[in-house]
Amino acid sequence: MLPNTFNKDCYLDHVAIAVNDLDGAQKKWEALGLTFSSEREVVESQFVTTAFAPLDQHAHLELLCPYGDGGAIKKFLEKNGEGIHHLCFKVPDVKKKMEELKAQGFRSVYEEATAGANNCLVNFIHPKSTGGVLVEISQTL
Ligand code: CMX
Repeated sequence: MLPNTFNKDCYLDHVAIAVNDLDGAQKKWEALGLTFSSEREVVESQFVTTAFAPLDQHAHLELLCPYGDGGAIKKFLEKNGEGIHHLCFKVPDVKKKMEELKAQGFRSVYEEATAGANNCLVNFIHPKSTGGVLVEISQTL
C-alpha cells in the first residue's frame, strides 16, 4: 500500500467541474454533503464565476460557470456539456514548474502564468500533452 504522506511540492488543489447553472449544481453537490464557501468569485480574465467547497485539508471541488460572452468554459460546455473540466495541482513556483515541464515535452497553454481565482498565479498544461486531461498548476501568491 502507498504511504499516506503529503507532498508539499505538488498536491491536488481542486477538481474543476464545468456547469451551466451554478446554484443548481451547488445544491446537487450539497446534497452529497459538501459545504460551499458563501463567497463566489468572478474571474473576468477567464470568463467564469467560481464556487469552492473543501474536499479534505487541501483539495476542493470548484464549480465553473460561464461569465460574460466567451472563454474556455462556455466553449467546453457547448461542445461537451457539463462535466469534469480540469485538475489543479498546487506547486511552490508555477513559472519554474512550467519550464521544467516544457523541457520534458509538455505543452503549456499560456506563454506566461496569469492571475487565477483565490489570489493565485496559474498556467495550464494542454490536454494533448497529458493524455487527455487539462491540468492547471497554481501558486498561491
Ligand atoms: N479536457 C480535456 N480535453 C479538452 C479540454 C478539457 N477541459 N478542453 C479541450 N479539450 C480537447 C478537445 O476535446 C479537443 O480535442 P480534439 O481535437 O481531439 O477534439 C482539443 O482539446 C481542442 O479543443 P477545443 O474545444 O477546440 O478547445 P480550444 O483548443 O479552443 O481550447 C484549451 C482548449 C485547453 C486551450 C482551453 O480550454 C484553455 O485555454 N484552457 C485554459 C484556461 C481555462 O481552462 N480556463 C477555465 C477557468 C479556469 C479557472 O478559473 O479555474
